[in-house]
Amino acid sequence: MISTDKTENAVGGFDDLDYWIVKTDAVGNIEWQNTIGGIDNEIFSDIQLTRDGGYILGGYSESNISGDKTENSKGNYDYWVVKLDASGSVEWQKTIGGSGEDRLYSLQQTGAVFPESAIQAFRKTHLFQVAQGPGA
Ligand SMILES: [Ca+2]
Ligand SMILES: [Ca+2]
Repeated sequence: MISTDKTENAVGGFDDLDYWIVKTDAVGNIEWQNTIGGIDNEIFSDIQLTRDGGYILGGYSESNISGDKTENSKGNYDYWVVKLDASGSVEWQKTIGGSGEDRLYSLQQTGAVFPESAIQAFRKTHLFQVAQGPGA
């Protein structure tokens, strides 16, 4: 519920759990926050920075379409993955699960971890070291 630092109500009412994402600056001042969820419980597990400057959130949800949730439950809890942009707005989301209880505990962006400029710099360094190898 709205109180002290929290600026949005729980999506499903007083006893309802949601993801609550709070972005602070380097000294802990709140820059933005977003309460994200459906009418039933969302259990937040993990957040990662993404290469576009945004965030990927992982957890699990039992909500059908309601609040921020745009896909129905597949049965019991499902993985609920939510992509935020750099200012905390939802860009896309995905509900993944079977009929049983599916709990997501961690997630990770795949593909190249570093920007192309860093990869190019690494390649140059690597080639340089090869050139300085035995017999050079
Ligand atoms: Ca909820
Ligand atoms: Ca499920």
